[in-house]
Amino acid sequence: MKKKIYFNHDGGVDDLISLFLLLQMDNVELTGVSVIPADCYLEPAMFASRKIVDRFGDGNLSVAESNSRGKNPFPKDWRMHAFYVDALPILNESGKVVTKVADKPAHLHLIETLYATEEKTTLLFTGPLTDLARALDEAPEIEEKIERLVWMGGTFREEGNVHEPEHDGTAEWNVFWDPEAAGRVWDSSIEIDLVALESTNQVPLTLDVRERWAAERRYLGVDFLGQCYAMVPPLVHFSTNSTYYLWDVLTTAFVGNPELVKVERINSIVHREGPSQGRTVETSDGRPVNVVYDVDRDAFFEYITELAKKV
Ligand code: AGV
Ligand code: CA
Repeated sequence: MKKKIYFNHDGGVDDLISLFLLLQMDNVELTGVSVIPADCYLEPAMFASRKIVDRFGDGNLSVAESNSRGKNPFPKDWRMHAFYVDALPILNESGKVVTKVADKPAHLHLIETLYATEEKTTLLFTGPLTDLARALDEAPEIEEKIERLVWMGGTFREEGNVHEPEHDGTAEWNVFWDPEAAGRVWDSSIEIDLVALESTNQVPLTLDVRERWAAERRYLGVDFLGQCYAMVPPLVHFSTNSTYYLWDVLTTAFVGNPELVKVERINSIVHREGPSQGRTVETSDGRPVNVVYDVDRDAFFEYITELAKKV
């Protein structure tokens, strides 16, 4: 039987590639998609998502818009990426957009979709948790309809990936954008799998990966990967603030194939305010989370490239 997945993302290159890959997975059925304007601008991210469903999906999905706002905005340069993906000729060949915009905002669309699905749903979130936190406030009983949350977020290392004034650098961005939303989800009893920086740091975009995708661009899906990852900076000599990792794609691959990674259960809390806001910390009196801390890098790239060849 196929796993039912509801996907909420924030329109980055790796969020949009994640949507593409989910549509190729035989063991996954996407029940809903929504887009939150965190690491993106909403309009191009919505168009890009709908065009990806048009081109690579099977047609009966709609895409919901979030009206959530965060506390700590993403840098504009990163948010621009959705415009570049949306403009790719591969996504504009047909000259029309068929996939509909859902008639409800994302957090209400999530609630509606959970109830419309008979089995329990796995939530895949590759941006901040604001829409889930709002859905839980609106309808706490949805917890019963949720199998688990798989989230790209957090880190238990000293170093996060936020380099902003008034912050100490210990947080990961998806937590930092809306620390209170993460706190709200920590307060729930939902089972949480965290794909944290521990594992995503092991899958930087590198030149050998780009070269492989270039060499196999005769496959439409592999060409799409190559075109998308041409927009963001690879790791060459050393990591900078803008160096791109396959954060969300690893998270999505974990949903399709959990064998790729190693997981450890720990107790944790989230800092909701102050200079460490968004920091996730291991502490014995915290709530349990399953942390993905290691990945078989080669098997991961093999898995996503093979999925892309199925188009
Ligand atoms: O912190 C990782 C999250 C992922 O969901 N995002 C990007 C991924 O979609 C924020 C982010 C951190 N560093 C970035 C980010 C960078 N250098 N460029 C773009 N986004
Ligand atoms: Ca993201």
